[in-house]
Amino acid sequence: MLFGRKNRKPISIPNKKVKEWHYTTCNYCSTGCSIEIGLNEEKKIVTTRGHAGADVNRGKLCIKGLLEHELFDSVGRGTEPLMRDQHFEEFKETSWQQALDTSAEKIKAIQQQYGRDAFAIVSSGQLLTEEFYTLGKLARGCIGTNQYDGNTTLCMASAVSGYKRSFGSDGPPGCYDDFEHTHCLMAFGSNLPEQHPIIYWRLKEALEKRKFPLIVVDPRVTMLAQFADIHLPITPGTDCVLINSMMHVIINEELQDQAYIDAHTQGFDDIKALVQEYNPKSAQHVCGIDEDTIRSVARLYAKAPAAMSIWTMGINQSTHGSDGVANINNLNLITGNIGKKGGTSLSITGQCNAMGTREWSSCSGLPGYRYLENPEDRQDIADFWGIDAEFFPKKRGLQQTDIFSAIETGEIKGMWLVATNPMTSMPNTGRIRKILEKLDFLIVQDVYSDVETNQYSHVYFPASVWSEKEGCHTNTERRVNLISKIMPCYANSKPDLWIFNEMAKRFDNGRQIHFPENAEDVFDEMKHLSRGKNAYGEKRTLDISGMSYEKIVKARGIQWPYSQEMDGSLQGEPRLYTDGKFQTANGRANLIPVNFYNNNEQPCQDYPFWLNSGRVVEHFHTRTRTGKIGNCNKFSPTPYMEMNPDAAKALGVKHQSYVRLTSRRGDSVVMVQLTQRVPRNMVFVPFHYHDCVNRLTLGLLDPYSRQPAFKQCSVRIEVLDNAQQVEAAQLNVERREF
Ligand SMILES: Nc1nc2c(c(=O)[nH]1)N[C@H]1C(S)=C(S)[C@@H](COP(=O)(O)OP(=O)(O)OC[C@H]3O[C@@H](n4cnc5c(=O)[nH]c(N)nc54)[C@H](O)[C@@H]3O)O[C@H]1N2
Ligand SMILES: Nc1nc2c(c(=O)[nH]1)N[C@H]1C(S)=C(S)[C@@H](COP(=O)(O)OP(=O)(O)OC[C@H]3O[C@@H](n4cnc5c(=O)[nH]c(N)nc54)[C@H](O)[C@@H]3O)O[C@H]1N2
Ligand code: SF4
Ligand SMILES: [Mo]
Repeated sequence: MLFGRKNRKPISIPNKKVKEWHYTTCNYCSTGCSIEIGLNEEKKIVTTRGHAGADVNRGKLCIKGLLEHELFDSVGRGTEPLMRDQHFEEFKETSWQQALDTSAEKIKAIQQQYGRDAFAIVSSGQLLTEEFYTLGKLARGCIGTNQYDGNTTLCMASAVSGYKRSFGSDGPPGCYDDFEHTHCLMAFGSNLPEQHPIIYWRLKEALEKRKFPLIVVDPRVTMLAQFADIHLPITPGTDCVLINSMMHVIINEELQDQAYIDAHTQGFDDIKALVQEYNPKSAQHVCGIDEDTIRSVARLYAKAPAAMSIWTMGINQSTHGSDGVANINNLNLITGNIGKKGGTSLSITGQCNAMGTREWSSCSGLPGYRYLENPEDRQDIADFWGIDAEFFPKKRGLQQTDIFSAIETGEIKGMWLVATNPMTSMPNTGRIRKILEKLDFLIVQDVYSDVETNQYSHVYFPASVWSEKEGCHTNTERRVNLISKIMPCYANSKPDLWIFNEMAKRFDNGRQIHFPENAEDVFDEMKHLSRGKNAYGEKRTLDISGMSYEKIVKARGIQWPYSQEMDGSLQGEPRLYTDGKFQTANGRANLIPVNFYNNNEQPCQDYPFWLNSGRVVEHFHTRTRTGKIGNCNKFSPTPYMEMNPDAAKALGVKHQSYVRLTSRRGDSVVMVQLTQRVPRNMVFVPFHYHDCVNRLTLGLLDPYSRQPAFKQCSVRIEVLDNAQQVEAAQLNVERREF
């Protein structure tokens, strides 16, 4: 058969016979694309398209959004609540009433015997904001456990922690429009073309109108690095050294914005003293970027009339994650690049509603960026919900990664997992398996009953997905957008909001607190709580009080802050801190000296390769969804790794052969893709596959954010040369075939 254009038929776009289009928002990544779902005459869903009138995506979608309509009836969807006494026993279908009654009784029994905090709840960045707020009410106000967190600890925790340390509050200060105004963009560990394709398209549009330097810091030659003017292939985990060294150059050459520093920051002298130790001459040997390049990049950044930084998991998933974020903020503060057009510190968020959970879930405190540690915040919420403020803990409890350790040590006996799949997504699968086996009681609430973690549950709640329900998401640029209910709930699945409301009825405080049934009524509660001043007497940045579902759809998404006073226009504030006032006691931003400690597992004689992990464009996370959509899955149905051809030659490894990877934690079989994208001493494995890269990862934790360093550990490679060994690999492939 001949390949190539010559013998191809021209592409024809089939007429899907769409009768009506319905507005909604994409449910995968945090870009926040507006989507229209097309229904035919029989009201059957036939297609999706990007909304041309939406500022975020202007009609565009990536492959995941384009095929998203196929997920509603994909294989593995949960149809009925399930129960069993022991893991691995056959599940039996049950009624919602029975499943909820049993779960509530078990939670109460565990709490009575071992204390309120012996039951943990771990959620996600993939629910609707109204659902997050309601789960927070249930967890903090009714069940009353302090061991309540989300998978955002694997994802955005370092950004949250870094923002809070620098600016006194969470919340990305910039927006996509900053691309149109910047004169220099530095991207740290962020591969936009694959992970946020439509944000990348916005960046490319801006670059085509007006050229400015794009600098990419990533140990791999990612797709973004290929399009960059300067690629800095950094030694894994050493971004802080590079940034300190850049600040060394900037300060020693007096290129900083002293007026901005004097007016709006504190701690400059400490930074100035610290960065003296990071002369590019010595720093180059640690971060792997040569002295001259460090100097020229530092000058380029500081001299640009407006410069911006973006970052994603290459920074957050590190033992220096929170410090990395604080240091990017330092760089932008000393160059006067916060709160101005094209000058910002913009964390590119991950999951579709990673922002919604940070804002409203109460995981890290109380709703609306309130703190458990603050007595007024506790009183505020207790009064609004109608309970005693003493019911709340006075300090935040454990984060997801520490919750799992507390199960290991026997302090936590029961858990409820909502929209997250730790069996595949957490580091060191072998350890996670043992931890989940240890639980007396586990509830899994997920759209799919075949999600790996469900092997360990006692009760399974089938949840409805995406446009089977209604509510909001907040995207990377603080834009609140609406998911509309377009489809009926699949089988006997229920919206997460309904499940939380039903559970609340089974707890004493749940009968006291009002739990609205309707998502828009929940949104009204959040609007109310977003008004007014914070603990320092400053106006709340997270103000959504002017919004309504109707206005959100009309505007195709509104950015916060959007207060009642802004009612006239449909435009929220695109940027935060434009007046140089931060959410700290004296209104100044903190400059935080960041020292570098080399504490990662490094390649050595026994394990000579860096193991790096991340994502590819066609898959989303643990493939519960994209693994079942044929046109996504076909691009990479097999666990594989990127390996450098020179390193492969030295070991006798062939392209598309199978190899065994071994770390100090475990092993895994992957297919080899030879590519120059990775250096000779590194392999890269997408984390989408079960029993694959996370069998190997170590996941040392960041001291502030408790986020795992998924991207740094070491492995060795063994050639597999018999059929039996390859068969083991094939088994992994077949798991997801249909
Ligand atoms: N297609 C697709 N898109 C997604 C997702 C998905 O699963 N699939 N997930 C969403 C979510 S939740 C998230 S969090 C984002 C993640 O989005 P990204 O962070 O852009 O994606 P990753 O591939 O995890 O990691 C990005 C890069 O970090 C680099 N890196 C590794 N170590 C270092 C280091 O020490 N320093 C630096 N500077 N870089 C390093 C890696 O080489 C990798 O290229 O994507 C979102 N979008
Ligand atoms: N090695 C390595 N590991 C990583 C990473 C990495 O880069 N490298 N990245 C980390 C990051 S950044 C992230 S965000 C995590 C993601 O880790 P997870 O959150 O565990 O991964 P997902 O596959 O997104 O799991 C979400 C689950 O929610 C379900 N779901 C979707 N929508 C709904 C809904 O509306 N209701 C309910 N109840 N369920 C729903 C999906 O079916 C799915 O099973 O993985 C982390 N793990
Ligand atoms: S870029 Fe993100 S939000 Fe947009 S269509 Fe793709 S997955 Fe959805
Ligand atoms: Mo993430």
